[in-house]
Amino acid sequence: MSITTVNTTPFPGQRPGTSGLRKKVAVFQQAGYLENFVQSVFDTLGDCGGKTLVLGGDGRFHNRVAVQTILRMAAAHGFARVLVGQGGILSTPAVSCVIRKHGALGGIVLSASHNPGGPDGDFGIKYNIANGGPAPENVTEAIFQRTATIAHYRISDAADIDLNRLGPSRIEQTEVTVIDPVADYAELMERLFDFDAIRQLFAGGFRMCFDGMHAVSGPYAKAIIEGQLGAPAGTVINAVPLEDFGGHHPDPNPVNAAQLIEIMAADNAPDFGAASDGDGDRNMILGRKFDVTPSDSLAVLAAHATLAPGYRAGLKGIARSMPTSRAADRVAEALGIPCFETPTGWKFFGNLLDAGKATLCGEESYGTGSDHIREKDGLWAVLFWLNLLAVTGKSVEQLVSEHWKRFGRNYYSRHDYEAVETEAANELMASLRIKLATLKGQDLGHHVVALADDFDYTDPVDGAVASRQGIRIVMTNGSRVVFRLSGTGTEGATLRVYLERYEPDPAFHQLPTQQALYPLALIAEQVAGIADWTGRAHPTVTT
Ligand code: G16
Repeated sequence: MSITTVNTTPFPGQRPGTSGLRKKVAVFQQAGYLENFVQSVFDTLGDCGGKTLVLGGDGRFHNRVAVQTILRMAAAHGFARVLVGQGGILSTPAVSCVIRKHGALGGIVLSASHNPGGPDGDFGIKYNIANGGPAPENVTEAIFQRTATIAHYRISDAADIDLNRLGPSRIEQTEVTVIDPVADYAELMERLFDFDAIRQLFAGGFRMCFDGMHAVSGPYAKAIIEGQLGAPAGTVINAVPLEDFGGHHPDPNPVNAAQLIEIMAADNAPDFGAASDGDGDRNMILGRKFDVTPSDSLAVLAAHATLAPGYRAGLKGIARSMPTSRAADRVAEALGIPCFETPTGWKFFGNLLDAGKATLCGEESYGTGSDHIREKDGLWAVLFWLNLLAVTGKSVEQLVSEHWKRFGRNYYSRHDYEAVETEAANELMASLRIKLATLKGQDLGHHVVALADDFDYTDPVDGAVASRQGIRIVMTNGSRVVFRLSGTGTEGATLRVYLERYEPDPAFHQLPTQQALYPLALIAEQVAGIADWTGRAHPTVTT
């Protein structure tokens, strides 16, 4: 075994987006592409002697190759120890959990999350810091700056590690331990939730369907829901992680989890349905013939949090991303705790959680989590719901309808225009920005504009400023239209239009969502000229 220094030249565009560097697999397969990025991460970290690194991914195509490369580079950089998931697999929440539990310096997550996989799909890499959360912007920016000047990387020529065999081995002076991907995570879940009550629920005939979407959370759900909680075999479907996710889009929303939606819409539907995404950090919650929006899910969990053992002491605060509906704000107000509004990106929650300012966090993009780790956590949300269902004896629909009755309903939908020409998308946003100053006070047809701005965020903990994080047009009646360009796509640009209408009156709580939001969709078109700029009369995905 020996360590070689390899000369290299920078690749353009290695700037991490909303959640790490995501590109087509073919881009990552170029000689030196992954190596340059990983060396830039290690250079940013400095001396790693005596330190532990956690490594794993969602099992998508290229995962195993990338894991072996990173192990050889970590050894060349002098890490004392690397903990790697068996088979190269670790869900994103499990990486966060393992970093925290084992006092690691940080971890590398290989995932493009909900983006499709396979040789023609996407790949991604993300660095998480010692608190278990995604690196904040000052770190990702330093990594990017390094990628622009990199001249060489260091790598060991050691043979591949057997990723299937649990236990320690060695590359150079680094101990590489292959760990059970589920064990540490499962132990944490058992401390947070009332597993006895959930076991009794299943023993009483309660039926559930969890869709693993052939992605990373299948093994976790099998071990916990079927194994520890006693749900019947077959409760978890599409449970085996596949390199191409079975050709599907591992994105748990009503469009991509069509099989689960169909199961939950049948007359003999199970009591509860749930799905998670490629890397296990997102979740979708369904009742029988009933969808729960991610924004409502956050609000319902917050309102009932003390029913779960891990949250008995109550919540310190709630945080949500700006485009997420304001349902959680009403719960925070009722509980007398703060509600923080952050830019899109889980990394913005890290400081609030570390400082003890927030306990629960959530995003409209099917992400929910808490201070138990520093990532959003799909299975955690599902277990939280199971805990509530078991303890209250109510159905999903009952819990949500009662919530609306008490707090009012925030109708909510996101309209995505995918793979739009980047220049056109940028111009649409630029022209909207120019209009902002003139919108306030305008009557847009039953809606008068109370606020129109481009969202700026100042982190209340470290004062870091993130500007131009999305255009908000807020009406005097509390309804909103928000425009943003996605930071996770790999093809052209994706325009996201978020529509929200607040309806306090229970007499109007049963409208079809798109109908309830139609006037706001018209306003979005009128203000932004979406069809003209994008050439699209309709969104590609509506969730
Ligand atoms: C990532 C981020 C989330 C964000 C989502 C969508 O999720 O971690 O915070 O809400 O992307 O971001 P965008 O609207 O910029 O595409 P994931 O699950 O893809 O890692």
